[in-house]
Amino acid sequence: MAETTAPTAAARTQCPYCGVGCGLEMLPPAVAGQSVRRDAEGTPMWTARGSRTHPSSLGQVCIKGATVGETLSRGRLSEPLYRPSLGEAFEPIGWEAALELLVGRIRHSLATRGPGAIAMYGSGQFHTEDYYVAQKLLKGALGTNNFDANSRLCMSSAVAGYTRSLGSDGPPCCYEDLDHCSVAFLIGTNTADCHPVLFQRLVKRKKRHPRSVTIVVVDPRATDTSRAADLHLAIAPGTDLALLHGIAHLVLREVGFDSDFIEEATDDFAAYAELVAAWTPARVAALCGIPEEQLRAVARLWGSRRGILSLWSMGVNQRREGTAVVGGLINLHLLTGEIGRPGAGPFSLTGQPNAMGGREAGGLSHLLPGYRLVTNGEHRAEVERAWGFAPGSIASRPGLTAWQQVEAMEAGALDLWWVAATNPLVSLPNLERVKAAMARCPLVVLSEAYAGSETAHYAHLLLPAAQWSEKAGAMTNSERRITHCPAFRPRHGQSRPDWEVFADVGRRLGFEAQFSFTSAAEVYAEFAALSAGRVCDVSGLSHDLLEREGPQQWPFPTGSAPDSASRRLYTDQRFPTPSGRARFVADQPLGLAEPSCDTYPLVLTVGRYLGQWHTMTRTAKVERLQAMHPEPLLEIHPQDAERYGIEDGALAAVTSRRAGLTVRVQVTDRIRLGSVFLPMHWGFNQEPACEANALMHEQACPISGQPELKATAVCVAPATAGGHPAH
Ligand SMILES: Nc1nc2c(c(=O)[nH]1)N[C@H]1C(S)=C(S)[C@@H](COP(=O)(O)OP(=O)(O)OC[C@H]3O[C@@H](n4cnc5c(=O)[nH]c(N)nc54)[C@H](O)[C@@H]3O)O[C@H]1N2
Ligand SMILES: Nc1nc2c(c(=O)[nH]1)N[C@H]1C(S)=C(S)[C@@H](COP(=O)(O)OP(=O)(O)OC[C@H]3O[C@@H](n4cnc5c(=O)[nH]c(N)nc54)[C@H](O)[C@@H]3O)O[C@H]1N2
Ligand code: SF4
Ligand SMILES: [Mo]
Repeated sequence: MAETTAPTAAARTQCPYCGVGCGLEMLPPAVAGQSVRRDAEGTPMWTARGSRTHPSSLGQVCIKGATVGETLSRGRLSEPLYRPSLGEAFEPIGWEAALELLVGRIRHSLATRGPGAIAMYGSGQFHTEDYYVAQKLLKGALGTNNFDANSRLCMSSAVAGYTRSLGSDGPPCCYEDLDHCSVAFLIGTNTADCHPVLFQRLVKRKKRHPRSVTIVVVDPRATDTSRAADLHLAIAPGTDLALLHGIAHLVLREVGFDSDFIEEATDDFAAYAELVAAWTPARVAALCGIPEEQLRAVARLWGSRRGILSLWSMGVNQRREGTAVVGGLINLHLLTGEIGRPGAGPFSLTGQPNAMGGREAGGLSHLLPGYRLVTNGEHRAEVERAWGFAPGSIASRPGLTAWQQVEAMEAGALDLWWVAATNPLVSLPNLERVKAAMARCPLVVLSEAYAGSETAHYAHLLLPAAQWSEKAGAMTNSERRITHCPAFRPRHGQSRPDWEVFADVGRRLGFEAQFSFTSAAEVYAEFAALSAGRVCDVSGLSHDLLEREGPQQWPFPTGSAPDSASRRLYTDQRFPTPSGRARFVADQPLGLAEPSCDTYPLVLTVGRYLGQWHTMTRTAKVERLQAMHPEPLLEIHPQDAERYGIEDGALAAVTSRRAGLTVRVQVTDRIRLGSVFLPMHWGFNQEPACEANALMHEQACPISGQPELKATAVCVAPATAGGHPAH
């Protein structure tokens, strides 16, 4: 996408950070009459501002979106680099040799061990086109379903929960529901810091009409989100499912439920009613560590109000019973008929900018494009036909999930691990085990936009990725709205879009026809056609239409008029299950996989700061953001601090069964007694290093495969002069 003349027009696009998916207008470095803005390295810099015409954000933007222009050219990976072994230095290799090497190793692996020895680990920060071509390459051309994404750590419990209860993935709500709801039930989400523009929309409404909406927050910590709440339930970590059953118990017995809806639109109510009968208010309040009156107050809201919107994210999904908790929440919506109507429904807030597009394109190891399943013979046949591969090409068993890919490397079962647009050596749990596993893998390929990420230290082949702003593509935000993101800056160095590299590898493997794409628009057209007739039908969309008419929500079947999509799913109370009815699910609460004990008496939870994005490859480059959060802090309750001899501002040693680290302490009563908090952002390459995930365990939800990244047992002690105590 080489530019010959200096651009003068603003580019309209979607913010590449969180799943709110705000519209941005990117202004070129030299706008008429102004001097050119440059970053610290002297490169001309684009400026971001909120796009008023974007229906999802109406001109609003948060500090990360507003400063994204400052991140785009600094510290980039410029050319392919290779080293035969981890002990050696990287040398430039050039694209031709890099891809020949990669294709040679794939062929060798296919011939000697079969497709199962190859795996790719991708990202919700891919564009839909990157996702789609990756599925075609791995699941179609290579014949392995070993494609998984960091969404496994993020959204997979929501995917599994929606599918189990409603018959399909797909959040049924839209952002306008924030303007209509009478109760906003925020559970396991720090919306103020992580989905700021949505949160501001809710808070503004509340300020203007304080009585029109009641905000409930369920979170063991006090956050900027809970500060805005009418009611904050600071439950003990991991007790959410008991809480939800406790609410259902009261709604059923004392407050009132929607028996018509249950009768007409749901199945399996009896088993659920029997289960929640045992979750009495006294039992639930004691387990959750909250006053019984708080539980009763929330149940009264659920039972008496119309327009209940629940919003959730990682406090719910990142749990070894994540799918069950999602199910428990959807149960409450079914019990009260609060779904498919304005202001009502179970609304999963997606984390990454295109986690939704990834699901639509089949970007998990059990999925195929169009919310299809690899285990479904008809689905496989449809996709094989569309892709032009012989019947039977797509394997019928789900591939390896993210953590299973690590275990496969550990067991010597992977020849080649291709990581793209994610930084697993910060974001996966049990990092020492991940490092040891990667060190066993003969070829680790990393497609990355920036130089020097933690994962690069354990990779052999680095492929420079053209990133958002340098490649065209589509992204879907949390409310099912798709925005076309144009290439408006020249590509950095020799970098190439991920989809282009995947397609190139496909052609070099001999699949000329299947990977003949010459533009992202062509890739999108093929994907869109394959979605026809599915819940997430976008067959009427194209890059052209999105550019011309602006962002559109799905479903958008062929022939749809722009802006005509139904804003909500399931408005007719019919669900995509075989019976057309939604299902109650009845799961016994299990609690945390690794509860506290005498040796490790505290529960560590790990989450986010407003001004940092994940592993900081981008946000650490923005001075304003760094100034907001100069270093990671361990939040600890004053009584715990006293008990363990820890002082505010001093260094503490935090130790789990797996590892230990040293970090500065913030004594605060925002955190619950018995819990501590660390941010996820600082990896071993950041200053100061704080490898929170070295402490975390990998036990996961058996249905979704999502690890319990929100809780592990730790002990804390004052850090000794020499650093960390032995562990
Ligand atoms: N600023 C910023 N915004 C982001 C991101 C970022 O890196 N930085 N990342 C994006 C991504 S990919 C994601 S997935 C989202 C994540 O968005 P969130 O899920 O809102 O963020 P987290 O901080 O991970 O966790 C949310 C809350 O879960 C709480 N929690 C912990 N344990 C429990 C529990 O047992 N029960 C309940 N009910 N709550 C619990 C934590 O105290 C925390 O306040 O943010 C997106 N937005
Ligand atoms: N304990 C704990 N662990 C967690 C979480 C938690 O709450 N607690 N949250 C989990 C969640 S929800 C998530 S989403 C993950 C996030 O974790 P990661 O996915 O590891 O985080 P990022 O820093 O966003 O990684 C994206 C990488 O892609 C690079 N990149 C950017 N654009 C492109 C591109 O176009 N192409 C390519 N090839 N590369 C690009 C960036 O430089 C960056 O290195 O962390 C998970 N880990
Ligand atoms: S709220 Fe999310 S999408 Fe909107 S500007 Fe901020 S980071 Fe970007
Ligand atoms: Mo995420």
